[in-house]
Amino acid sequence: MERNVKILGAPTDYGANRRGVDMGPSAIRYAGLADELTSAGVSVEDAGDLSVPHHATHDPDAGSDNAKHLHEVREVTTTLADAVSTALADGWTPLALGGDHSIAIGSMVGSARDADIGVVWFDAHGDYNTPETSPSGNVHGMPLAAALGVGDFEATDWANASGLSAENVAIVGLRDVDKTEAAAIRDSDITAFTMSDIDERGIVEVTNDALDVATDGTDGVHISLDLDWLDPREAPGVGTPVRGGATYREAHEAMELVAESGAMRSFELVEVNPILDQHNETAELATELAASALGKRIL
Ligand code: 5AB
Ligand code: MN
Ligand code: MN
Ligand code: MN
Repeated sequence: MERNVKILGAPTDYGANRRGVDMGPSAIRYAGLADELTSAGVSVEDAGDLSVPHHATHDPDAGSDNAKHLHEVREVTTTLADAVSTALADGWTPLALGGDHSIAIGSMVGSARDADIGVVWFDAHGDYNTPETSPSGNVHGMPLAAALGVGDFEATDWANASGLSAENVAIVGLRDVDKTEAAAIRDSDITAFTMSDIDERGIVEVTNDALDVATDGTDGVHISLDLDWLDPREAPGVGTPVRGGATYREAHEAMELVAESGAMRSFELVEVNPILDQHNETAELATELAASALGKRIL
């Protein structure tokens, strides 16, 4: 399938607990994203970075301890949602570069504006907290709940992804979930695969099951890749590393299965933190995995 990929940088860290992920788009570009994707056989246009409110000028009273910087998150995600839906309407596959994982709200809202979508969420974390349940108040732990309109997010129009429902959401790689968050995931219609599922059944079966969930009755799938899905040995440059993650080969295999499915509608790479990285290796890994997800083959 012929693919044209539009890169949309979202250099924000308003949803995270530590500074630095706002430099993710630069690091990923510097690691050679455009060349990697070209070698995957897709044509690429880099739309540059979206404008993000500056830390020095943002309103410190906007948001609350329960949902920090929510006004800034709203501003960035709304801009991204518009960019994603415009790119899709023009025939592009949007690839958002985070930035922290709060940007996924924008990706999903934009991707689901004119279509029914599914989501495969590769992450150590559930990202299904709400302002009421979050232990940190960091919105990067809430994007799935936001897009699905759960809890406090039910009343927000900007955060709800209209064409997305929980039955079409699959999380892959869970190993660090908060107590109330875990209960909420169990009570929801989300399908969640832990690292133990991957240990027991293998990455191929688990990824294919996740893709089945996300493609069932939908027009396409949003692929959200939080680099902390990988083991910190492979991806040290992330804000919330958790031991026991996906290996290098498992991650490539999963992305190759994404490519084979042909179902990708929109895509994002998030949580790369160059300040915590070693020689930009996490950003390089992100570019490699993006190429695999977009069809790069060895032979
Ligand atoms: B990430 C935690 N569950 O809500 C919270 O990196 C961590 O986008 C969230 O997956 C990690 O603060 C968010 C403790
Ligand atoms: Mn995440
Ligand atoms: Mn995570
Ligand atoms: Mn993180």
